Amino acid sequence: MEKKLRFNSATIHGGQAPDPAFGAVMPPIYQTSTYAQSTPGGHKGFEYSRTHNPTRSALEKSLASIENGKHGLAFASGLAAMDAIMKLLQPGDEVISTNDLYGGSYRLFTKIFEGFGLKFHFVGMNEVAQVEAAINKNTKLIWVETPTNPMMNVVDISSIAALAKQHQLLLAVDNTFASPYIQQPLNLGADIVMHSATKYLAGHSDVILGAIIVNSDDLHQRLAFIQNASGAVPGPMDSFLTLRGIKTLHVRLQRHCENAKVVAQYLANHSKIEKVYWPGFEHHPNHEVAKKQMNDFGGMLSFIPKGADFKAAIKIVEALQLFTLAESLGGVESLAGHPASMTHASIPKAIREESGVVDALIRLSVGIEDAQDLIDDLAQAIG
Ligand code: P1T
Repeated sequence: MEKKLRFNSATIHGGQAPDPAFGAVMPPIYQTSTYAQSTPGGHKGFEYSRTHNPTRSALEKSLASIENGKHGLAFASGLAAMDAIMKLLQPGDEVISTNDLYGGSYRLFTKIFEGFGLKFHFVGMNEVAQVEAAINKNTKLIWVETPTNPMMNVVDISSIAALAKQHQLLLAVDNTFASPYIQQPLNLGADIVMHSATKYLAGHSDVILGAIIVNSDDLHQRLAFIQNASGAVPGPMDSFLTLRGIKTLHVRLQRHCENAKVVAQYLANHSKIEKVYWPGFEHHPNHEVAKKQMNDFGGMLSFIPKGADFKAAIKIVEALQLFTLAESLGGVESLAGHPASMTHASIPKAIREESGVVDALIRLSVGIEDAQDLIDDLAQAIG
């Protein structure tokens, strides 16, 4: 029985051992599509790289280890991982999802899976009662994103998990914004954890990759079947880069959280800023839940400049020099985004504004540079 590692060791060693061939300390990049067989079916556990690849297998073990789960599965992107989870369902099944979530997730649900007969209910999840009210006999899955992208709402995973158990529903949590350094949804009662590993897990803005982690053998078997049958798998090079990223997850996240706190406080005290969304503030509506389920408050925040409209927000993000104006988040470098025209443009304006994604909203992924340089950049851009 392998000794259970603490988180800061699991990121480096979890599910990994020197490669049996030559003792390579890092799992080699097995850049191969297929494997020699001595007789049909006579192979060493690997027959075709859509099904299994040793570099991907090493990553999948690492993913399971850092989320304290039994099984990990890697996909070609975060959305490919979500696509696989939705394929657990059948036409007529219904899903209850957070109403504030990544625009691409909303697009996958409404533009792809509604066409295959699934029905989605988007609800605010501040109160468990709001979720319970949306449950009916066809409900099969609750989809939680927390903290939410980009409004930084925090959903109480344990309470939703209790509700899901009571009604025999699956609970899936998109843990992209927090990362397992900050919260481990399986420990809080979730059935499925999903990541855009493109973000904090890989951590260097050089990979697109998705992850699923589960405890149930049955769920693992069904998702592994979908992974192979649908085929949205990552290649060995991207699996390797993600493995390498995970090794420094805990050190990077510590600095992301420290810097985000400094930036959040700077913006909150700025006379030209109207509102800052960051769960570390005591006045954040979900601060108590955040303190309960998160080890820290993460590297993401959003804000609204005073009196700003679409144009004024664009002017600020264009003026930033150290923050790069770009989609994505979770890399070592700081990024700024304008959700209404970028990451959340696929959500109809009326619907996105209902959850607070107004034209003036700016989102920051606070990197691990010197915090003072980040403040200086914001100061000159805000003016
Ligand atoms: O980009 P991809 O690896 O497919 O992951 C999709 C995804 C899923 N869930 C969350 C919470 C996400 O933030 C994302 C991707 N998000 C961005 C690209 C972004 O800039 O918000």
